[in-house]
Amino acid sequence: MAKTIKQIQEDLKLIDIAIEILDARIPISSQNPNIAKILEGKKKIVILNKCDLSDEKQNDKWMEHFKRKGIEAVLTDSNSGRGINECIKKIELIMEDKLEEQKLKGRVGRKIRVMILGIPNVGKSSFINRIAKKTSANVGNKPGVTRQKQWIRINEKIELLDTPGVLWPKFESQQVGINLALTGSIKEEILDKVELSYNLTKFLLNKYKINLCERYKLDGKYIEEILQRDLPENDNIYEIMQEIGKKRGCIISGGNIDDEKTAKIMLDEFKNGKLGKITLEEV
Ligand SMILES: Nc1nc2c(ncn2[C@@H]2O[C@H](COP(=O)(O)OP(=O)(O)O)[C@@H](O)[C@H]2O)c(=O)[nH]1
Ligand SMILES: [Mg+2]
Repeated sequence: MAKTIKQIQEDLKLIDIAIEILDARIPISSQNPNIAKILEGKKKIVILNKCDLSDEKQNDKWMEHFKRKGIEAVLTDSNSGRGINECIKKIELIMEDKLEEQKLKGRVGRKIRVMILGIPNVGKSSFINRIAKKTSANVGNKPGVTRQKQWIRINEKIELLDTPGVLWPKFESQQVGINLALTGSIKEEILDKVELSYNLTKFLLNKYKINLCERYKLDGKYIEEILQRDLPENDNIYEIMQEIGKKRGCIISGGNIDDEKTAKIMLDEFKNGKLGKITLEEV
């Protein structure tokens, strides 16, 4: 960790703007806890990536939130390329004054240098491929730096460090761990699959009941009945998971439900967006 952070800090000295990529489904949990300290004095843009998988209403709310805090933010989908041009424009806009200043000092032709940062799996590589359009050639090695850096040309004004800074995720609470496992930033094996899918089911029943019922063809009335039972909440939620298992034919000998298999289906389907556009963390 210390070595990585040192490398990132070295790299940061070379750049004008840092791009912090977050997962739009978990804008809090996907933040590195030390990012503010790491980026002290640097200009920054926040990218809410995978916005194709997150709830559109929540996307708007998160954008408002960042705006209120005076933080530049952009929603992107690095698979389709949505938001990428907006991001380029934002970089240019943020740097406009500084470039003008340098021009007055006679330093023309200096490019804006940017670097991508983020925890694993938020889409750093995908974003770089998108913004660099893959075809762009490396700008080449620059003299004067100890470790040779590769810069990717974005356009006539911007170049990007080809290696993103991989930050460690937060482990601040169990909920953060669950969110990171559900979205794939930490291996779900770290947590028990059934427990993880239990948490997902509970969350979906609370915020996205329609998505859950539609995906697994659950009778909404029946689900309500289960939830109203005078039993501990755990039992009710577990019963609904069993219902889902039944619908998906996750049966083991003796007619019992295969909890592991049910959990795996739910977790995979959530990750692949089959349960619809869902945001796990609200503003
Ligand atoms: N749906 C969706 N998937 C994405 C997006 N960006 C990246 N991914 C997927 O997320 C996974 C991790 O992406 P990657 O770029 O390797 O993340 P990195 O670890 O931060 O470099 C891959 O399966 C990507 O295809 C996005 O905007 N939308
Ligand atoms: Mg990568």
